[in-house]
Amino acid sequence: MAQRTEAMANKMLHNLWSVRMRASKNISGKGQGTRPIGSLSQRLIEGRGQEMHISGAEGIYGPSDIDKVIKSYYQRAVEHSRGLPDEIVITVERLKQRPDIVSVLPVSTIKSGSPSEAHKTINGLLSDAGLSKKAIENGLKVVCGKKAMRGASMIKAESGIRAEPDRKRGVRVSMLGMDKGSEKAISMKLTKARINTTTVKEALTLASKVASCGGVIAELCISDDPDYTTGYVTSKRFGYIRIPRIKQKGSLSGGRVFFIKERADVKKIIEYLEKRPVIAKGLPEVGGAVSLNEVLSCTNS
Ligand code: WAQ
Ligand code: MG
Repeated sequence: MAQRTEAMANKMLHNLWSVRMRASKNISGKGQGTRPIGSLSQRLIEGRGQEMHISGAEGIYGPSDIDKVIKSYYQRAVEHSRGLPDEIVITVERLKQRPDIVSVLPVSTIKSGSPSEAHKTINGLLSDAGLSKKAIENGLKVVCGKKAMRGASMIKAESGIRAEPDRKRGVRVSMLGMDKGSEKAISMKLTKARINTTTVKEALTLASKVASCGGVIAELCISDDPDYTTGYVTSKRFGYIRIPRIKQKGSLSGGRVFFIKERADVKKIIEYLEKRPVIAKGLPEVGGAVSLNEVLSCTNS
């Protein structure tokens, strides 16, 4: 019996695939109507000139879903509000490791009427999570910067030093998905809260994997899509907190920051986030709007 269960589990594992997509636009090449930026040697070092990140996506899927997912990722890339890409790379890789199971974070919202109000909320939440002023300031610089990265920045909790080895690309969380049963149940809860969208579910899955990583204290995210103005802050302490009006509509800025323990093993964190297959599972609470004080008094009691 145990052998049969083991055999079945192995069979399932051999049928799981990581599908990921990245789309970019060449903004320094010929025919783009803009002059190349930097010297020729500089551009050669960078390999392929200046690339603008357009869109990315990733998930874990069974074989019956793969053709649908590839099509939807392609569609997402060519219809993206950041512009038409010049290149779309879709990778389909079979999992060689059984995924770890982690809990889906509880969801709530702290209303805000403007980016400056949102920044106050971000400051309040991240200080409560134990981050220094410098770390928060540097995190905000990344997510408010003009040039969105493909991945996330990693910032040390006390010194505020950026720890990701490649500052242009950042760390790209991959090998992640949501358990199908949980997704159905969570979708129902999100529908009641009128936020049942792929964007929210994908962000919640990513944030749940990131929060499950031992060396990570908190995450800050602002979408780089010009028309998506709700961002979030997460930590194991208070879960996934959505913050509306986190940026001005039309802005191409955005990004993600993983705030890590000052003396964390950076390589180990990156290995987990990029390579370790993880499935988020469970039925978290999906609450309505709360105030910053309510969140802070809960975490401090
Ligand atoms: N790993 C690391 N960083 C990533 C990843 C990833 N897999 N995907 C995106 N990023 C970074 C990258 O710097 C992007 O520029 C930035 O995050 C924003 O990515 O509940 O849509 O895909 O309503 O534009 C939040 C949803 C949506 C809030 C966030 O991000 C809600 C979103 P986007
Ligand atoms: Mg985006």
